[in-house]
Amino acid sequence: MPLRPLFAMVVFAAGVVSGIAPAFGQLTIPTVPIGSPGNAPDPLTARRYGSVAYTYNIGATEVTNAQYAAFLSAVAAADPNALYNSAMAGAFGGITRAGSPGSWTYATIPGRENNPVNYVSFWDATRFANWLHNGQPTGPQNASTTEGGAYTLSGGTVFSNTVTRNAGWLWAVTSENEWYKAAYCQPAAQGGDADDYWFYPTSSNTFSADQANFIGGVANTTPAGTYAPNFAGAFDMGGNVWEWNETISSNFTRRGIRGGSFSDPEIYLWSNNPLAARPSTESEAIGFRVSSIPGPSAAALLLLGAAAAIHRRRSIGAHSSSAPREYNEQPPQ
Ligand SMILES: [Ca+2]
Ligand SMILES: [Ca+2]
Ligand SMILES: [Ca+2]
Repeated sequence: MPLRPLFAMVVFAAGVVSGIAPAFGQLTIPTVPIGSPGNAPDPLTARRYGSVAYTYNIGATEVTNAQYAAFLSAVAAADPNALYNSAMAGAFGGITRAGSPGSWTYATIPGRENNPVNYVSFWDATRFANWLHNGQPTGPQNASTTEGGAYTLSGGTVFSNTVTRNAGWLWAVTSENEWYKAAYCQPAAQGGDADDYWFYPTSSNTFSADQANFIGGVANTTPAGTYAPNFAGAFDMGGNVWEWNETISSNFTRRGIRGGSFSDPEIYLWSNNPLAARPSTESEAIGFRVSSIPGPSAAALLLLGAAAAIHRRRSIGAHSSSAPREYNEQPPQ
């Protein structure tokens, strides 16, 4: 069953967005806290995934159409980086665009506000995170809105797919370990599996069809709150849409995705089944989730930035030579 208080928060955010036009308020991104810094990684994955050195928050839901539409309204009157994809107005999407270049306006499709945004590349996701990091500014896409902040998207680092999270980040696209820990970790002492990790992101070692939106369901995305949250309080970590993560693989040609989608079978909910896709991929089946640093002070930020940098080096070093299975860009059946 959906958690009503959280769902109410999501609806509130959508209400803010529908008020759009001249000035909408700060968007609220509901998050859940992930504690136990320095936890052990999951033995099932040869201790490769699940350890995070710092305390963080993770989006309670996949980034929604309402949240992404607010972002577009703020920074995409002109859209030189193609943050909008016209497929978002289609049957699997949830955002329409009107007007002309330089004065584009955006709206959510009624009833789709709390469905996950899709047709977003890894780069769209990093720009959304930058926008949150920068305090949700309004204006053209530049270093102080979308191109700088948590990620510096200049100097060829997008083309080379070498962009990593900057120290001092406040919001980011989830790292694979941040995502994995929120999806699968439940300490045994808190009622979890004996090794602190479940096999499914539904806080279970078995799976039933009523636990997530995967293939065989409604064959489309579903609103946040349709399925029960997991132990962390996060919705749809299994299914609905795949979620980008920062992991670079396959000789710098791919980024990680996790959790499967409404058009994929149950095996993609497995903890030991990471995939990767070209970062420019824009699919009805791929969205993303953000993470943030809780209540940062300047001093704490410095420490966290250092921890994040260490974490990033370990993470990239561990994964850069790997070749996770390839995302197959097929339309849903
Ligand atoms: Ca795009
Ligand atoms: Ca286990
Ligand atoms: Ca998902």
